[in-house]
Amino acid sequence: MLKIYHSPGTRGFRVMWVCEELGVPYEIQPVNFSVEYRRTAEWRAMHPVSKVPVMDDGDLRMHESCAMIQYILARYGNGRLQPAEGDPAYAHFLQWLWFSESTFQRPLGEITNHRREFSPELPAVVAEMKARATQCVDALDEALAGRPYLLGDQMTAADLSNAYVLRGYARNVGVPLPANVQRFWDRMTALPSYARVVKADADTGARLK
Ligand SMILES: N[C@@H](CCC(=O)N[C@@H](CS)C(=O)NCC(=O)O)C(=O)O
Repeated sequence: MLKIYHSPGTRGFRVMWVCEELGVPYEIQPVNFSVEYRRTAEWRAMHPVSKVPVMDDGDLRMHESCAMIQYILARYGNGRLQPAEGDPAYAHFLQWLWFSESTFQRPLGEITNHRREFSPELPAVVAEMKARATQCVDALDEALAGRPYLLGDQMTAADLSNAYVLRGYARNVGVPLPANVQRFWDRMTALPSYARVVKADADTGARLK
């Protein structure tokens, strides 16, 4: 069974959501997210730069949440949550999947990192990161015009992964979402798999107390 080393609210959420949507069994190993713990030799042996998540599949160990998603789809997806690999839509699927991490998540993660390292925070830095994240929300809004999901009528893991980042956007930026993104958010959070992963995430937090 897949084992996901996860701290509540962090990027393991998107991996768990894909598992929930596919019905792929997984167990969660809660990870203490404190800098002190993540910098221990124990955790550095698990993750090369002391972050979360980490995932095991038997003897295989991975870091990088979107790479985990691609692996899970290829190994256990049976063609679900992604277009067929030879289809040109597959290129767009990869693009939006990686957009979620490399472009959209990045400024939001930097707000968290900045606030942890700088007290008081530098407002101009935070404002710049918020503006970068909002540019990504606007890009999603354009891509979702007239279509329920990023690739059209088929929901893919790219939708799940970007919807996960919208949680962080709401928390860190908190401005109203543009109309297409709001509809998308409502659609994605109405999925039963979303309620299950929210619960799994909260249970992880409870186990760390
Ligand atoms: N690209 C990596 C990013 C991992 C990452 O930055 N994880 C955050 C939590 S969501 C973290 O561990 N941050 C702590 C830090 O950067 O010090 C992935 O997608 O797995």
